[in-house]
Amino acid sequence: MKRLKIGITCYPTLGGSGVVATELGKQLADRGHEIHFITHSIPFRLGKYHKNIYYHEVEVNNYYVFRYPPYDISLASKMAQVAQMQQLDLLHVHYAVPHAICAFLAKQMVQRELKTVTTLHGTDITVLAQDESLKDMIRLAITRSDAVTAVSSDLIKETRELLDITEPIDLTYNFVDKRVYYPRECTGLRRDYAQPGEKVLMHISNFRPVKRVGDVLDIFARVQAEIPTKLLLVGEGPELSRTQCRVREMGLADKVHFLGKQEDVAQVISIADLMLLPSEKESFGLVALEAMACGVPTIGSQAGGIPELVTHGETGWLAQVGDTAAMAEGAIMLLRDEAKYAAFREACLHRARTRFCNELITTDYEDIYYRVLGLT
Ligand code: GMT
Repeated sequence: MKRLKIGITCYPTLGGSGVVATELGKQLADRGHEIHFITHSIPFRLGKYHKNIYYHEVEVNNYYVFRYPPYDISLASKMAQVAQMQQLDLLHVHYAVPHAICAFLAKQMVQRELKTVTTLHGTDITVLAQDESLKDMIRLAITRSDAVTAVSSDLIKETRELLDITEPIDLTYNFVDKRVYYPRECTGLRRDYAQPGEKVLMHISNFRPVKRVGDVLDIFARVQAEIPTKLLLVGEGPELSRTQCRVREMGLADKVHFLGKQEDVAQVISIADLMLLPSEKESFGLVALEAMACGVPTIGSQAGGIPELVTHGETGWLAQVGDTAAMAEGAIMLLRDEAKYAAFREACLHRARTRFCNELITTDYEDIYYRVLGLT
């Protein structure tokens, strides 16, 4: 098949959407495609030098009359410039706002055919499409994309309902690279946080209210009352200080460790026995997939796309949002039953490798590119 020249735009410094976009770029580059990241800074997961990957920085004009420097216009113009100069076949943008709108603008600017693919990740629809000042713009960007993908069926459903969209939306789940996400040897590291015989629960997030970190503490309090357990909290965000205070108030300070932001997520996850994800809203829940690939079952909520990723009773245990008693019960049941835990762990590894692996999902995206380019 033809090697493609693809421009990728995403939020390069935070979030699962940026992680997935960057990893996809790396996978595509490994397959020989030429990848041009068009972003305001180097994507944080890009790491070392990669053959076939180029980076184009978007510079914003800060002229003194601007109260709000026009990033969107600079981005659209950079997209058009790169598309023209590098003869891109298509632009793949992650997160509708403003990236899909910028891609639409860029398309009008170039003097050659340029296809656009938009991937919806979550709050670009579930939160922003509820804002009347953005809704019509998001609908326009989506309907004018040559292909639209979403990371769960639940997100597709919500997009259709909220924006009244009838055009096809491809379901393309997120993925993890199995060469990076696998159960790592971590006996020494685990000893830094837990005594032999103690279990380890973990939560990783950006500590925003939607993650319900209070529920994480509640689940942990219930579990540790029954089984010797430690809780590791990884990441930073607006709810972090409140969480630290709450841990002290609950008298759990000696049982909870705050690890802050971590680079080697697979290594950190491998310390855990269970991942906690009791989110209010989650179109996919990338961290649950990262945990699954490391053999760690997730205890969480049934919000959004989580049930499509975590199979209740097989690779994790899910309950209604806020039902921390049921989530704790599932955790206790798993931690007490060694045989069941081992079966869940095996099921996690198998599901991550077969349904959410890098090769499979990269091929899904490639097929979409060839389709929009009329190359199938
Ligand atoms: O909107 C956000 O919360 C950030 C966004 C992101 O950029 O990471 O998260 C969304 O996209 C992720 C990657 O597809 C999904 O794993 C998250 O579930 C989704 N967040 C929400 O739906 C709240």
